[in-house]
Amino acid sequence: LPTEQARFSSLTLRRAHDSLADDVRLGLTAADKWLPCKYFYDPRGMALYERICELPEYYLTRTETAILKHHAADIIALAPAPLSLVELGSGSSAKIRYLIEACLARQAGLVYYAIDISPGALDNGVRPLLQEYLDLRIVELVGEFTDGLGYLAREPGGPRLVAFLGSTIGNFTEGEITSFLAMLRRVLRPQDCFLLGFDLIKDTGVLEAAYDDAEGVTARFNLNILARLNHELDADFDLTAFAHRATVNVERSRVEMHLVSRRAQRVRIGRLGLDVRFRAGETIHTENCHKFSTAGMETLLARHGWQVLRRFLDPQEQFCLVLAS
Ligand code: AVJ
Repeated sequence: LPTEQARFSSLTLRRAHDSLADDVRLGLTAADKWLPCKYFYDPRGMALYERICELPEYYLTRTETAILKHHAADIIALAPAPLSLVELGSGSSAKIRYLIEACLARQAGLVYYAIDISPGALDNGVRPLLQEYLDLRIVELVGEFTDGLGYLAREPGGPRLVAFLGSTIGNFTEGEITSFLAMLRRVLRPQDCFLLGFDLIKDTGVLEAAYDDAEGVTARFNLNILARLNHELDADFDLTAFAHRATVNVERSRVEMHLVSRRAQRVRIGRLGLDVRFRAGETIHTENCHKFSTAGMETLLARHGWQVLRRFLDPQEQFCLVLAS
């Protein structure tokens, strides 16, 4: 049998060019201060996010995993065979394993492509998959989603199912969703399909709890972005001088995360040669997590040439997976 190493390969299409300094200067000198949420995910932030996924209040990961566990065979049955799997973002092997199992139940071997801007799929969870499924090959494509999908579009090969899970699409603006779906429509071929996981609009109290948990893990996750600026940009943020705030914006169907300055203060960002002043109560907007209706998302998909084959929800209708072609 091929060893695990022989069944794993990694191809670098693009390296994460470090735009942290420019993005921070742009965001913290704006009239309404903000930081891009992608900077949450340094090693400490990734560990905190994994703890968030285990929290009783944070229903998203648990619910999506349950839908996949329950419906993986139904999803794969709607896709052509033999199939390859493509995941946008390396995600957690806990979710993709159900799709892998469903594929391997009806075909002899399987290639799973994990597209992510930061390398390390093997260290971040796919190794157990290789150990468990001896007919599985994993190809890590390091780059932006467009790089990875563009590369695959030029490679020969059978039909592919592209999975974009975890409600990551909820972090996109409407404009970003539009260009993302249009890009996907351009680079996928007629026989390919797309599996999208997104969070549904729900009761405000449930959302508030999910993004402001009793244990304070989400608060630490949010504040960690300031610790990152301290380490990487030689800043002197006092983490006790900022508070975590998660508010539900009903009109815009989203949860907004902010860091609130507890007092008037000035922060030095050494590497930028920049002093940033905060008024008491002024906030840094760190994340938007959009929630959708099934109809709303399906309209967006249809507008970009995607035909919905089927939707899959949990019994409480908290989260949705849509399979489109
Ligand atoms: C990783 C974008 C799905 O929006 O729920 C969790 C990130 N932020 N708690 C989400 C997050 C605060 C998460 N996503």
